[in-house]
Amino acid sequence: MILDEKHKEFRKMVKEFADKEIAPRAKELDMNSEFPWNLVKRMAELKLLALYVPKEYGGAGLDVLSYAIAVEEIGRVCGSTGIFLAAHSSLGVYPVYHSGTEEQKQKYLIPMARGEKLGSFGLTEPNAGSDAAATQTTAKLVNDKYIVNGTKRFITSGSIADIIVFTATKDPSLGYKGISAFIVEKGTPGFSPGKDEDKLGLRGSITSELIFEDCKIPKENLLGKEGEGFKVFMGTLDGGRISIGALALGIAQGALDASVKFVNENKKSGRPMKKMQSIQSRIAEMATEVEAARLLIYQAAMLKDNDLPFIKESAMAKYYASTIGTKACDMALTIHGMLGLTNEYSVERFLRDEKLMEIGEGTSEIQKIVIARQILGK
Ligand code: COS
Repeated sequence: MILDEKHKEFRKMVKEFADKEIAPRAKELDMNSEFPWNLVKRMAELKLLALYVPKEYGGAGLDVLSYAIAVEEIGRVCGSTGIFLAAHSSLGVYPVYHSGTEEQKQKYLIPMARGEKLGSFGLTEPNAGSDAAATQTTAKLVNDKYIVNGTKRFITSGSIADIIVFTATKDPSLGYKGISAFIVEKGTPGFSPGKDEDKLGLRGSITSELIFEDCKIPKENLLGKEGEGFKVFMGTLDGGRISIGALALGIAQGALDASVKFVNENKKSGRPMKKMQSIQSRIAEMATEVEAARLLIYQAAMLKDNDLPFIKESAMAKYYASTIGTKACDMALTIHGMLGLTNEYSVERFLRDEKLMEIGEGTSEIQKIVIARQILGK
């Protein structure tokens, strides 16, 4: 993939950071289910936390393509650090940047973009996952305050975030038309984190329940117009899919790199592994699919950067990258044989981390619905 000098330089900078500072910690973060606080601090110093947000709002003033490259490079060595970056930037920062008032941007966007506060996004509920319009959390306006009740589930960075964008309905029977988006700050009375999940992969990231019990949200924390929350988060997810695709791509690249190293260094029955056709075939397949995923992701990013329609392309990018990513990680494990099952090598971690990419931020089935509707109409 041909990139201009600016993006090549940017990739070099992130790659160096990922290799020198993140890679050495990836295994322990996974094994100890440890959140990488010091790496978040470093990402803030390097201005990686809001790459496409203008400098006046605390961002790096770059573009979505740079953001995709950053998530890819970080995901290549550590899925957990990558998912934090993707969730903070796409799900915490983006909706406030896109739909916030000037006051909301000053109060919430700037500290999130600078990394002084961490962002998160509360959409999924125990009974509203893929069918996001089935939101049960309610927000009733009483004397200038919204009284919120309900539970969110599987929220990335939920229990550690300072600023959470979330959705609630004024009446569940209204379907998507009743849903609005809001901002809640950590520590608001009536708002508390529930349990953190113990997950298969991305174990260094946090996935939490969020509980609202008669939580009073000031009226000025409504994000976008009342009743337009569904559109706020659908637009948020459209962009988020580019970063999840980029993360899936990065993990797949990590699995490919590990496999290339392994076959270059090892023999089987006295023969160099790299001379074996069955191995060559797997490496060729992985490399081709990884490159195709990269093209789809960069295309979606460039369309968004140019204010062109990108809904279909971002869903394709996420669907394709996560599908071939899981396949690539599985092949990498096969190439490594029994050693691949041990945590001496990173491929078992890559496979566990990659599986989430097919499920989080819209399952592959949802991506196919989005793609088909863009082609066939609803
Ligand atoms: N951007 C802005 N608005 C959108 C939109 C988009 N990408 N997609 C749909 N809308 C609008 C529609 O135009 C419609 O509004 P109007 O009636 O005013 O035209 C409204 O939203 C409802 O759309 P639709 O009827 O298509 O909604 P559905 O309930 O059929 O849901 C899917 C569509 C399945 C695609 C949606 O529920 C979805 O994406 N679910 C997955 C959620 C998800 O990814 N969850 C994981 C989150 S992890 S953070």
